[in-house]
Amino acid sequence: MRGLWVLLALVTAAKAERVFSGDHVIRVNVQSEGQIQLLQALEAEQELDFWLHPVSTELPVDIRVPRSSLSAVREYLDAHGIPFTVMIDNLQDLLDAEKAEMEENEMKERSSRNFNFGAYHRLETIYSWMDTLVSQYPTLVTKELIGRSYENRPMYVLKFSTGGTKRPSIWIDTGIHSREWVSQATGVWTANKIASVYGTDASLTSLLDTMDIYMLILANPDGYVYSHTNDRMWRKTRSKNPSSRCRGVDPNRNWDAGFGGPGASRNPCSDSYHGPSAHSEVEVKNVVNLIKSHGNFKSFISVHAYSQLLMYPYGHSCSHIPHHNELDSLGRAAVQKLTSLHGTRYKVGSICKIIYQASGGSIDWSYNLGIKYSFAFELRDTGRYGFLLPANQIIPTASETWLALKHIMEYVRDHPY
Ligand code: BHK
Ligand code: ZN
Repeated sequence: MRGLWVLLALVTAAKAERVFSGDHVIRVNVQSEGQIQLLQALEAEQELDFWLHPVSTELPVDIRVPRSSLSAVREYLDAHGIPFTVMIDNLQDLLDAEKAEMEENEMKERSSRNFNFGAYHRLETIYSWMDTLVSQYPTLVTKELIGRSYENRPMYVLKFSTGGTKRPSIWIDTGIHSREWVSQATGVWTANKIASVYGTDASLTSLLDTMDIYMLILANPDGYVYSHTNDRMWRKTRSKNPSSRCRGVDPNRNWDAGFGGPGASRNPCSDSYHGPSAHSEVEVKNVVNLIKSHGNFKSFISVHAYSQLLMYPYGHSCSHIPHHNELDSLGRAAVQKLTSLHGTRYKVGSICKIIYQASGGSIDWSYNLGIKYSFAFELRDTGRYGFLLPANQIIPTASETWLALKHIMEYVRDHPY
């Protein structure tokens, strides 16, 4: 009997959700190269969760500091004369509010049988909403299984097509990093938008008369579920690493483009662990297989959060790509549209220039494959809430992003290659 209780306690402990009571998110507005190096040393020696990494004096450094490390981190920063501000003073408060809001919304959705695009949802809810969308727009939208995740969850793409076979196509993925929830939520809103304006929006209608759009809304399903049930801050896949107790690979370091180079970690416990080999993650492999077997993608867009950036290749190298000027001006024009809606400001540039060198990223791979119009978005915000963007910003975020996406898609339609 006693053994049973112990077992039960262990099982409960294993399932318990991670808490972040008293955790701070602090921001350092980096002043000098020296400060960057000191922060890099801090990142290397302590197991802190850097939401924004120390790389340049252009961008702030955001660090989630567990309550147990607060005094040590404060001493370190004070000792080196590095000022910081507290962006979030108790992360758990935000998580509790987010969860309460989600649960309240789930009750409302159950009684009204309506899907609220301004709310965060669990994987099952998003998957069943996909079926609703397909049944609402059966001649435009299909749901295709592209494979299964490490934990055997189905991975679905929504395909928007008015006919033809392997027409020139646009790829949009959201949620490759599971904790960036506004990304998946923007994916859901965008899919609904595409379906609902087809036939009324002349431009999108003409686009879909000659091209297809593919959307992978839950690019990292296992991570997404884990970020709901166990650890809201989970970023990676959930695969087991044979040599380590730490799980998961960074799916945006796992692509065959400078794989294993600078800006990726060989430590399985790191949030930017590149994995044992390129495309080791089945979630990545499923996308690679679809893109390659299709063979006619003209644009590949990957949506992350946060920082408000629109980026193009490369990340694995800091040299200019052949289409640097074209992608830069296209990016700037797209961002101008985005800003026109709510005044949200974005920066535009190559990954390496604008954030940091990062190898094994998806858009480097797609670009090298010949998909010229490869872009990555970092959605809202600039760090007030970071990964915990309140749900009341989902629709404003998705609506403004739509203007940029539409601009890119129209440009791709009008510039066949
Ligand atoms: C985005 C796209 C390609 C390469 C790097 C990035 C930055 C992204 C990352 O992979 O480290 C930052 C991030 O997750 C926050 O969305
Ligand atoms: Zn990301």
